[in-house]
Parts: sequence; structure tokens; C-alpha cells
Amino acid sequence: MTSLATQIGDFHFKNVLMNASGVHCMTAAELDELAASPAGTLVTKSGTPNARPGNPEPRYQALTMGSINSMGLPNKGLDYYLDYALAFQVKHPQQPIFMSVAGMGPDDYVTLAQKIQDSDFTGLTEFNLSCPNVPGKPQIAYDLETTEQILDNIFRLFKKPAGVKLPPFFDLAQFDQMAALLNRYPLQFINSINSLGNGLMIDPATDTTVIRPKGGFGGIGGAYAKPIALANVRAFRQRLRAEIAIIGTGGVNTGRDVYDLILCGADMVQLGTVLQEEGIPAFARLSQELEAIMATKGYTQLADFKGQLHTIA
Ligand code: RRO
Repeated sequence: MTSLATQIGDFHFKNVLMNASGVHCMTAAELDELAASPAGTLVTKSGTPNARPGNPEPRYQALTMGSINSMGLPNKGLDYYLDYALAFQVKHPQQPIFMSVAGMGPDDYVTLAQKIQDSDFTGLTEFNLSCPNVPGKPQIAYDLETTEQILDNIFRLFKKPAGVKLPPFFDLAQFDQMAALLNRYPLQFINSINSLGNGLMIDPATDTTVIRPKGGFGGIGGAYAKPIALANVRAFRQRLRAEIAIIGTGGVNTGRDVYDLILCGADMVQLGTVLQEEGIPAFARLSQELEAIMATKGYTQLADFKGQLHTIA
């Protein structure tokens, strides 16, 4: 029997796959569909202190090799997702879920963390430090000082299992600096990577950008992101304390893509563009494709190959 079971800290999941925040997780109905799917767990859309309508449409477009989005953090507000999570954990005490939260500025993270800390939430909290799409708000984790300030403030008061969602990094010195910073905090996990911000796509028929916000700039996901996601997961696995788990996100279209992220060290794998385009059936298809690869290689569990990427001597 092949098992796709995995673990983050003390939390156990039957399947290594889950949604990426932002995809199929805005409403309770969508979250319920994820919970009823083969996915190992789910994460909510990033909640802000107050609900937000997000950017003007069109703000998402599927592309030949992925997607571009400038959603602008549309969400129903932290209270909505907290209410959902509290009701969910009563009904499903054995199925821990993730709640994603995002601030408009450093102070928001304190507000969000305090509210979750004071609640009965028993799952994992993902602090999104990498939204590329709010006009005038840089991606936090590209600024080491602000990241440090936010993490100091969060962990002064937050004692529940937590992780951070990171943007893609490109230079090896960036990995060194960010990993050294993250290693100082009691993180259960990091999630790498958010979409590649910012890209630009043009409709050749009209010479026009394919999305409206920000003059057409937006986060790129899907196959375009795969090599960057692999490099980020691998680079952080080589630098982070072993107790910090890694959620690998970016560029998954096939079971081989899932396998590759795990080979680079991912403990959990999230589906973004592929889930948006294919819907809930993506979980069963990718699980089957991953199991088939593992069977061919004689592997029965993820530990048989996790992090075991070969390099050329
Ligand atoms: O809502 C968004 O525009 C968005 C967010 Br918060 C994020 O973290 N990543 C992304 O690609 N889009």
C-alpha cells in the first residue's frame, strides 16, 4: 500500500496535497468542498482585519503555461474565517486546518495574531508576508527589517502553531539572510512560494494587458513558477532548522511536479493554478499520478524520497 500521509509538527494529514490560499477558499461552501475532497487539509483565503472587495476585474487570467492574478486580497474578513474554523474543528476534531491571514501593514499582524491567540482555534496559522497585489503595499518579506519587526511582534504574543508564506527569492544570499532570520522564531512551517510578483501578460489581438489592476502587473503562477518553486524549497530545506516544515507551492500540473517538490524537501504540497483551472478533481488525479511514480520506484511512503534530490558531483 502506498501512503501519501504527511506531518507538520504534531499535525497529521492523510494526503500531502491541499489548496493554495486564494484558490477555492473564499467562502464556506468552497471550503466545505475542499474538506470533502481527497485533499489532506485546506487553507482559507488570507483574511484581513476587515472584509475587502479586492481589485477591479478582470483580475485573473489563465495563460498557456499558468496564470496571472491581481486579486488584491478580496476576502470576507478574519471573523468569517475564524467562525468557519471554529465550527469546523468541533465537527472534525481529527482534521486540523490552516487559517491564512494578511495585514495591510505591520500593525495589522498584531491585531490578527491577538485575535487568533484569544480564540479557541486549534489549527495552524499562516501569516502571509508576500501578497504582490495591493497597490502601494510592497511584498513584506522582500524587506528584512520589516519582516523581523513583524515576526518579533507576532511571536511576542502568539503561542499557537504558525508559519509564514514567502515570496520567491532568487539570489543565494537572499536565502541565507531570510533563513537565518526565520530560524530565530518558533515557526512550525514556511510556505514557499507565493506567485511570482510582478509579471505582465499581453493579449496579442489587442496589444492590451490581460488584467485591469495595476496597469496589468500581477502575480504569475503555474508552470512558469516551477523551477523557482523547486529552488526555493530546496534552498530553504538546506538552510532552515529541521523542525521547520516546508510547504511547497508553485508549478504543479502533474504527479511528477508534486514528486519533484517533495524531492526538494517539501512536507506538504499546495495546488494553485491547477486547482483553479481543473477544480476539485485535481486532487484525485495528482494523488494517483504521484502514487504511480512511487510504485514504479518501489517507494511506499513520502519519507522514502523526501529531500533526497541527487546532484552531480
Ligand atoms: O489576493 C491576491 O491578490 C493575492 C494574494 Br493575497 C497572494 O498572497 N498571492 C497572490 O498571488 N494574490
